Amino acid sequence: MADQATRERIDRLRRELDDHNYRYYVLDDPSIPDAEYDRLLAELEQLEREHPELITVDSPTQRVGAAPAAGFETVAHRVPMLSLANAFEEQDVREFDRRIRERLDLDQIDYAAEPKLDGVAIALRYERGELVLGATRGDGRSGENVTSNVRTIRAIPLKLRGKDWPDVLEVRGEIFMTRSGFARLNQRLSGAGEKTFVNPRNAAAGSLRQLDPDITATRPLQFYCYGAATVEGLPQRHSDMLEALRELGLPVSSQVARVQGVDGLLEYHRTTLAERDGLDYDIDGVVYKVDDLDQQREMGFVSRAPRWALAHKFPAQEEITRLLDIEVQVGRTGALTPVARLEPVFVGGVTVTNATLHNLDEIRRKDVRPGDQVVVRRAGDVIPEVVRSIVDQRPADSQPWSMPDHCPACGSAVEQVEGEAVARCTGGLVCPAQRMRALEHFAGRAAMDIEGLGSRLIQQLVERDLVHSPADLYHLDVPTLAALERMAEKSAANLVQALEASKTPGLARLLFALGIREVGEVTAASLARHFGSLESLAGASIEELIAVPDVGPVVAEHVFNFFQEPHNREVIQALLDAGIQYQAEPVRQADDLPLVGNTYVLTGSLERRTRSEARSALEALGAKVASSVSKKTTAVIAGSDPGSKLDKAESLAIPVLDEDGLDELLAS
Ligand code: I6G
Repeated sequence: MADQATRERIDRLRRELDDHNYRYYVLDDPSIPDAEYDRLLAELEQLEREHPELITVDSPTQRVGAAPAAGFETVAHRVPMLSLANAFEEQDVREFDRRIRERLDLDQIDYAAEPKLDGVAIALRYERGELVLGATRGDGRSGENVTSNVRTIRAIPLKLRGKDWPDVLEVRGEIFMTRSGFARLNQRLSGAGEKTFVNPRNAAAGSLRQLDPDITATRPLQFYCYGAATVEGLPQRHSDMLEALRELGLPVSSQVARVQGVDGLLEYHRTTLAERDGLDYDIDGVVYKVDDLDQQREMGFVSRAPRWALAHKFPAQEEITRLLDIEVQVGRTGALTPVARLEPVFVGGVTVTNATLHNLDEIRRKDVRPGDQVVVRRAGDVIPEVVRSIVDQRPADSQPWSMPDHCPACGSAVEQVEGEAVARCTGGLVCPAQRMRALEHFAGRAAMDIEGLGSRLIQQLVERDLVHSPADLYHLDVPTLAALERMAEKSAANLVQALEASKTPGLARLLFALGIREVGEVTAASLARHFGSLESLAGASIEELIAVPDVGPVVAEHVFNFFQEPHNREVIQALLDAGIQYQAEPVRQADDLPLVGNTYVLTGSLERRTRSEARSALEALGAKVASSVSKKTTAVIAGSDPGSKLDKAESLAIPVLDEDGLDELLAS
């Protein structure tokens, strides 16, 4: 049994170590050298070894030691992790500010601005002040549980400071690696003959996703917090909230600033850009947020991004390389896209060998020719782009490039419709490239969801003439599949089973899978709901199609033409003959939709869908979705952290539904 003095010493060491961490990571103001910190930690470790009954999960010694994992489990985010809209030009920022001023009916907006770190997004949950979960963004709805690894990062407190924390606090931030830490790590890895990382971002991501937390613990990872998903008990201004999070022991960038109006935003962008090269970490832009949280709620979300925030990117890094050739790729609908083949060049942190050139107009406008020296940019740090040619270094015999007259995949004529930038192969499904793309689309997740039918396999099936149309897929047998490259008996049998399992899709999925031009998932769902069966959709006139919510004249024409084409009708018949039995939808004309005449208002964050998904789903059932509550509102649908709309609903005695209530509505 430990005596009182030992207990007190252990307590004191823990408090001191936590304080030093706080000073080091949060205040950026260490008061002792690293060696002294290490000495205190060693003393605590020794005492805990002698008195293991006194070890607590939040002791500074407990950052390492978890067993290696076999994989990361998936965790659902209670509040989705959104993405940010991007701006590259000043004009985009002016538009952003104008939209907000107009919507909020204010002359000037207060914003919080901060650098956008180039790292890995992370969600951290604290319950009763203790770190209980660290999860990656994943697809925004669910991510990977990396708690054991997150616990090894000293910048992340295992326990919040003070006593004044909310019962549950979920914060969001970025795990990153400093440039100096990255250089040291790479030196160490190459010294040990191990593979090095290409940039600090990859190093941070790779280190966070180590299955063995002891390895993560050796990596110089840092963390900055940029927001909270749950704001209960926190100040109602974003900048004050960050300050409160800092006081709870969470590191927040010292470059967060409160600025006024669009001029303040642009000035912040200019000064941060000027400071960029002097920082010890990579930033790829700055982020602006409406500072007042009530105003944020009022602005809401569009798609997966908040309307009240904007990432203003810095100019992407550019490099010069040689354009070896321009090749043409054939898409699902025959669209031909010229692609630049480049001498490999390292730009924006990755090696680039291909870049899209979009279309012939773009090539002419940029006057890009094979053999040219070109400036390559990773725009928005994602899609590599050829910016321009260096014309004065051009070889004397250089020739402008032109679109081929015949499709490189099937030899059919290429046509360019007047007024359209896109050239198309006229080969239809005779063209193996179009067939491949169409089959990839057909098999995709949101379409027939045929597990195990990937691009490589489709390529073999098309090249060996085993599959011409989607219906042929359903006649494949195990011996045929097992004879293909990289296929064994077992995977062949699994694929046949997956094909069998895909035979009963909903009508909407089947429609989407058919790949009708301009018919995405939402339009396919509207068409399915409106017509109920393939037969009645196939017989619809353009006028009848335009009557469907979400369908305009262009889409209507594509749908109409699709069903007029005898080949398409044959493919559909062949699918039905092969055993496809789609699940028909109950027919609903626009004015017979179940929620016609009802008006809903959405507020707060929903767990199972974004607000805009909820809006689309309600509208597809005939409801109106309004942005403010009035006596005409049928009901308010409130997620977590609802805004003032909920108070208004209560004062007007308007019914309030939670997400379960919304589920019931949508099932009607
Ligand atoms: O990905 C992000 C980086 C930085 C963010 C972000 C941020 O603020 C400084 N803020 C939000 C609201 C989101 N993503 C969704």
